[in-house]
Amino acid sequence: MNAMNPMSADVLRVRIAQHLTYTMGKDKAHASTYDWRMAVSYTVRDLIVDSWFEATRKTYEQGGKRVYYLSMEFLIGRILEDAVINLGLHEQIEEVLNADGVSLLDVVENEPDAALGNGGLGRLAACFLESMSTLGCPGFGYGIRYEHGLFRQRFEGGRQVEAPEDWLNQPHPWEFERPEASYTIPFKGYVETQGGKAVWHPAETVLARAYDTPVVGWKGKWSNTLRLWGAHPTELFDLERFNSGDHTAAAAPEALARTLSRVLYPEDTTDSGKELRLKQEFFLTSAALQDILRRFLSEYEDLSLLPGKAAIQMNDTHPALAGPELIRLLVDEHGLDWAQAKDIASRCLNYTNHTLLPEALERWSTWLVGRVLPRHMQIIEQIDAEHQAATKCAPDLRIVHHDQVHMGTLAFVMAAHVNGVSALHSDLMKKTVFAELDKAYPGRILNQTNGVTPRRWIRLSNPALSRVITETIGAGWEDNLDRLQELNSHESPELLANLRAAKRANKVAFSNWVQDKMGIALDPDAMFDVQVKRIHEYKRQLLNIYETIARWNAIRKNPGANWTPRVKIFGGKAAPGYFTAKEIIRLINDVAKVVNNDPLTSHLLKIVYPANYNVSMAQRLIPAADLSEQISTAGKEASGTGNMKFTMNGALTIGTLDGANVEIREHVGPENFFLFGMTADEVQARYRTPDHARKAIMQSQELQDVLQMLVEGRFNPEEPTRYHGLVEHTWNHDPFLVASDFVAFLACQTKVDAAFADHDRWDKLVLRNIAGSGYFSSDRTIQGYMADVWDVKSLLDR
Ligand code: 26Q
Repeated sequence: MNAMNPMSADVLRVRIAQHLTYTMGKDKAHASTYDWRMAVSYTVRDLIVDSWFEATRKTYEQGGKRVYYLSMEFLIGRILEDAVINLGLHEQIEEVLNADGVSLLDVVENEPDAALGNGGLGRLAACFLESMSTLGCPGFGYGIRYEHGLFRQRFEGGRQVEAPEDWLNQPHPWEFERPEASYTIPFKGYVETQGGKAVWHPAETVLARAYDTPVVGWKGKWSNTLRLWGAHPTELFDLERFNSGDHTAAAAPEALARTLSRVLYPEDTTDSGKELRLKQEFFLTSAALQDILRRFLSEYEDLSLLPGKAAIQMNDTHPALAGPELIRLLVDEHGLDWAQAKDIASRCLNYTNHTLLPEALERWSTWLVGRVLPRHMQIIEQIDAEHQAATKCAPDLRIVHHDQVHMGTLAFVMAAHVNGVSALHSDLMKKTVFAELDKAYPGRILNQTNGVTPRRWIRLSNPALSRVITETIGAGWEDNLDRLQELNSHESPELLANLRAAKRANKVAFSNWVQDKMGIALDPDAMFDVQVKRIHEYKRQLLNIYETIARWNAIRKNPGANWTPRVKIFGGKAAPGYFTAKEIIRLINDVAKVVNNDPLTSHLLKIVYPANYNVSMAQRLIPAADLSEQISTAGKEASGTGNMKFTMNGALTIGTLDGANVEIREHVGPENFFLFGMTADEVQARYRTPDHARKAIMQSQELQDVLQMLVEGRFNPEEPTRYHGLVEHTWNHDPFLVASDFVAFLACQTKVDAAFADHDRWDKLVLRNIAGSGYFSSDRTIQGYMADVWDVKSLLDR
């Protein structure tokens, strides 16, 4: 199936009915929403398979280079609607289902999210795969088929409670199990030297089995593969034990193996050094590299040609064992000499960095690495010795330092290209954490500013806006997002009214959902002010809730003033072990309970925090947002990608000069962006000011009042001391400068109020933002990687 061969509703009707009958074993009279969802999914999958085969055939024929994207996370979300939209089948399938009294929306929402990621990094990988397919860039995503994705969040008494996620409890119709694509992954044991050659005798082995999901691009012209590895035992039973009658203990190898792909680790900087996590990272890396080498050797013999055929991208340091593992496979298994193997590996590999926070840089103890991967520890030592000899670097710039393996340094040293994810971030990489490495390996660091796929993040999630865009500038913007600029030249009262109407419809839909799920009534004419992202101190949800409390105080002091009504919407999960983040969640919920029940203010200020923010919730919420909160301490957010989704969907940003905010502001025009706060340089200077927090608090009566209310337990009379720790933290530590940016934030929010109250002005701001957002398509990002990092050509004639 492709754009040249459209599917009629009649054909689809027959195929869906066949899957309902013969795959699901149901007749229409007894089919549930689940049965319909499976029947539609299999029907759509069948259509993708044709383009998938064609893409594979073309890739082999051309013999060009392929991209291998190694990532511990792929935050895909729901698959069916995305596939339907990309194949252009939405209307036909809706027609078919409606004829049987079934709603496509219900069917689509029956699908669980594939939540195989924590947040930005995992969602970026998912957008990249879709863009690579849209662009005809031949590639594979390699990841882990976690049985349990990111935990589900609910609130009890305002506190986050985690429950396991179980998307694989039901059959997953999008994957193809490939028992023939299986690799043995070794662990532990010892290394022996035989005639100058290292021989690793692993003590444990696990089988990695491939599960393939096709990823279809826009208009179904191309499909790439997401290959996820599931762990299986190499032997089902310990036969000796089984035969001696100990049947329970005999099953131990099976249990051990399966734990490897059991659960996604929540991003957690406080909880490192977990052996199972290291094993997961090696499991992914080794399986992927064995697969890459097998595919290469099925077509070629001379391994020195590998760098011309394979570009391997490491998504952060999580797959950084790819360097040592590729060297090991080439030397130990394929008989190459060390120098050649290392040269090949370092010409294939590239590394994307996603954080500069020192506490978030991955490090593993040499003791753990040596025990779990004894051969790799030797190889790492050798790479490090050569790195030291070549650069004469200081001890703290070595890969192994203070008995720890620094994965960032390892990835950097072994990569042909290293990139940051926004202009500011890449710049700061060169100036701070990687300054010395940048000097030692000049030119290695480059920038590839993130992007997001407009198919999912506009076309699918915001049909109302999509219609306005198409009616205004014509079809074809979805894979040529720079065309959104044309909206500016169509500025008219009618266009502005249409944009406003689309936004209002989305706000009404979201309000209905909130009413249904939470029993809270929202006013769709109020400003929807949204901060959704993982809960992290550097992202400063605390600044936002402090401002909310200050706003409540101000309204109560003067309820008759001309206030702009607001709904403050929060969403996001905290890592289970991140104490302060969990305190912030509880505070937001406590404040919400009090503020929402204040009859004096409840028509002017509401706070909602729907639990379990995920990709599907983002798809409902972002199109309904008026204001996007991107308020991290400058220099801390590598890029952000939510910020881009909001801009495309006609929300204005209140933000700091951090990550990609800087570029968003440039593209939409500085006058169309609500900027506040210190710059990254000012932040550094501020840290050097003694007592910075105390001094800042003394400058703001509003902030003093907020902190005083928390000290008095105003939002939690049942336990008034609950937030004393948080308040003390703000007064005496304030590591992310909430206090120092507070006054500027408040002043900027006042400007936002005034702008929102002026409908004509706001509508124009919205238009400028949408029109300026084209740069943030992940198609542009992938084209950048193809040209500057991978040296790969598109195989589509566009
Ligand atoms: C590490 C070790 C053990 C367990 C988990 C982890 C772990 C997992 C996920 C560490 C970090 C992450 C995720 C990081 C992340 O999402 N970073 C974000 O990446 C986005 C895409 O580039 C950027 O836009 C964000 O700025 C950045 O915070």
